[in-house]
Amino acid sequence: MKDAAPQTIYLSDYTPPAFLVDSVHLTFRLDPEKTRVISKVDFRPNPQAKSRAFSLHGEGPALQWARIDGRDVTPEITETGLTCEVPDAPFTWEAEVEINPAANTALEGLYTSNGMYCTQCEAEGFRRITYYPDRPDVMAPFTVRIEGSDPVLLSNGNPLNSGPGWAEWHDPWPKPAYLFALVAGDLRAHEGSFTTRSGHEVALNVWVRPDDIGKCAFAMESLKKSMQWDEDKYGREYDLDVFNIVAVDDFNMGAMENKGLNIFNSSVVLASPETSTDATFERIEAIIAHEYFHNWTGNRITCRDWFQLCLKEGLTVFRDAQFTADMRSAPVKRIGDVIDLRARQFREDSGPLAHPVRPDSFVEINNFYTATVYEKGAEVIGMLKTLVGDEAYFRALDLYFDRHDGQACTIEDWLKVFEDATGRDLSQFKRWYSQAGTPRLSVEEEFADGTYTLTFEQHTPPTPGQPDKAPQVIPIAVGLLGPNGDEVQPTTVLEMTQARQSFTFDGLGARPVPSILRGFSAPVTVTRDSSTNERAFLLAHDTDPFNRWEAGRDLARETLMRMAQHGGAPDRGYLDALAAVLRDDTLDPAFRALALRQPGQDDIARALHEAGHTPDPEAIFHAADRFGAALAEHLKDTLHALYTAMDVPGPYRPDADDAGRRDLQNAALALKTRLDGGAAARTQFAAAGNMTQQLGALSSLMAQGLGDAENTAFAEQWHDDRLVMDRWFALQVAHARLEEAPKTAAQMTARSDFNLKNPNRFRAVFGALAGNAGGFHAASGAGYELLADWLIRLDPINPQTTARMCAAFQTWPRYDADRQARIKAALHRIQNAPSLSRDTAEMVARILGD
Ligand code: 0A1
Ligand code: ZN
Repeated sequence: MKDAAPQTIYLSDYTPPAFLVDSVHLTFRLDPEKTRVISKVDFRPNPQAKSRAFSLHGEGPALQWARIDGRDVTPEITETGLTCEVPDAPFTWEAEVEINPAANTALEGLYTSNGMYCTQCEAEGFRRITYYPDRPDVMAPFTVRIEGSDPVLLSNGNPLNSGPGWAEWHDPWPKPAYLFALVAGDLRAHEGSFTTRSGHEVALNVWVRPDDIGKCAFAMESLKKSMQWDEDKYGREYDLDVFNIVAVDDFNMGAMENKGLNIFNSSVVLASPETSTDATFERIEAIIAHEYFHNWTGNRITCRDWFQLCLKEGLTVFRDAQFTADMRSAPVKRIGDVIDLRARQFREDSGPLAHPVRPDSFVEINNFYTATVYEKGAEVIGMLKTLVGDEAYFRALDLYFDRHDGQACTIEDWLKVFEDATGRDLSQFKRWYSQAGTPRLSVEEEFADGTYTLTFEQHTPPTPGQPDKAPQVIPIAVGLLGPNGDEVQPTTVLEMTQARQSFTFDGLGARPVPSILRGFSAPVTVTRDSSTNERAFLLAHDTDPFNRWEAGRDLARETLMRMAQHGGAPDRGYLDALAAVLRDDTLDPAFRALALRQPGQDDIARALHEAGHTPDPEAIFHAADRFGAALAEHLKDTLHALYTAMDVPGPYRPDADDAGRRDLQNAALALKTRLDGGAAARTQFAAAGNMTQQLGALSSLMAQGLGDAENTAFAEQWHDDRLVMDRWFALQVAHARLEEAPKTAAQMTARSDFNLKNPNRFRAVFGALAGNAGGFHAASGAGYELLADWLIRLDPINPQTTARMCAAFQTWPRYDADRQARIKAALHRIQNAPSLSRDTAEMVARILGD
């Protein structure tokens, strides 16, 4: 199947489906190696279609027989599906196929994981289950009968009936095939319930393997909070009698929003204080919310085609970010999201994989579940909301739900709703969906006679296939501070639409200090000449918490860039301002922890590259190390007081306040460990009552090359817990220095508990290697070679995860000729592997710029 010549699909080629589906009946006779799927589908010609040719997608199912209106037919089977003569009128299609879930290591379609059956159909996995129009604009109600020996048999919608060895489900809401799901296994439910505001009682279940039943309470609480929030904030109620969540160990992504039956990677459901960090608790809450919110933004209103992926993903990421901001601290959430955006999306946007939020072509859609579609897609929605204001945003959303419920939509539909609700013309704004690349904003200022002028210039560098860019609409939130730190101009949003544009502020008594791009009001990079003093002033006084943090971040980034190129040390102005922030008890500990954290080494490499230099990963590594040492030395007294002050009394609670204190305590510990030979970290490790403290201590030790005994003790304590061991695997590689990193990763793969077929374990080792900038880019090229070796081994087993991990190589154009040659050699080696998957072939070709 995979040998078929890879075909590029274009957005501009979209045509409506020839046939629509009125109803689907599926019967599954489960067997690990020989599952039978019997389908009965009522088709009718689509009046909007140009063609009457009937074809169904299918990749792999062995067709046993097929009938149309009860009469046997012999369809023509191709590599990607089948075609058949059909009546020019409504008809019923019936077919039986055989599939082999146990052999399905790609984890797309129906597969087995630790003895349970489970499905993943987004984006195009349903065609591996049976022949069907596997495209999101074909929506239908599904009735499913499952026959199997497992005690729990689940599918979408409401339970209809069940008996020993069988169960029937009916989902009344028309849905595309990508939202189909089936689960069967020996599972236990953590039960709950939720009454919607119109009084409908919904049964809630988190289904897990029996051993994990004690780790579901937090996911259940998160689900209830999400349901409540979507009613309160967006007026969206749940629409079935049951909502099921299932945890599965082998899963390519985080989780999946199948209608009424969400399937989760067990790493983002299972939680206990002993085994999960605060960050994991927060992530679980966010992902449960994300999948739940898809019920309206994704399921009730879905995508017309896969080019519109950001329609559901950008909006749902934006909604889950609003939820987390409401549940926890809004500024801390925003800062965390921007750190992530820069690390993943800016990185993507500045290299060979850059693509628009709505791509206009693809070979394999699975390669487009990217930071650009998700995270930049959410930023675009945030900008829209900033431009139209809160009230108009929610009015537009109400119109969107009213107008498009039950439909498969496009970005045009989405923008039209905002145009109709506000009277705005969004044609220029739409460029955010079609133009790739991160706009760069440069700033000039002028002050004369009480008038302050800010002049901005925007420029977006060329990206693959897009040499020239037109100006975009950029909402720039600005505030002005007077010399004593008072705000003389509260936040106002400047709407930039031209390539170069000026804005003036009158009636000022003195030259103000500007606070630009408050709250990170647009996904752009700002360049502006400003002194250390001015940034230290903003770090001390800015009333916008995001920009207060940003001022410190800018200083740290520039210091690290300078130190990586020319050596030296952080200057005093920065260190004193940082110390003042850390000592300021009026500030949220979580905020202070963020202020203390250094920019990532990969971010420094990107910044150097964008400034026209060739980054040296080893020099950046050493600069980061010296930077940490200088911070520790300068903050010595502060650290000790801070560490003690952040003790959290009472039983463990994963809420934002307690988590923030532990985070700051761990950040202080990491620096303290540079000074005390590991004494405090060893004490914390020995006394740790939860995973946040245990892992924080171990990680502080390992970062300094200490803690062998603790490391061994940790692995012994947790050897039976696969999720904790994933953390352990990752930690070994993350903390290995330079050339040691590929060696350590290779040792990890030699362990008997390394399992190539489990994406979590593979990612633990190789995600950590790719994330260890100094180690991955170690001069010998061993990092590149090792990753290429293992991607070549993984590709025949799991193309999707292989292709995603290839992205580690996307930064090659930044580096020196020797590294470039080594990375390209690794990529060519992957490219030449026998029967490379379509997924990986596309990724490698795009990275190489072929
Ligand atoms: N729609 C899911 C993510 C997801 C996407 C693709 C998958 O397989 C190719 C699996 C999950 C979400 O946004 O959560
Ligand atoms: Zn999603």
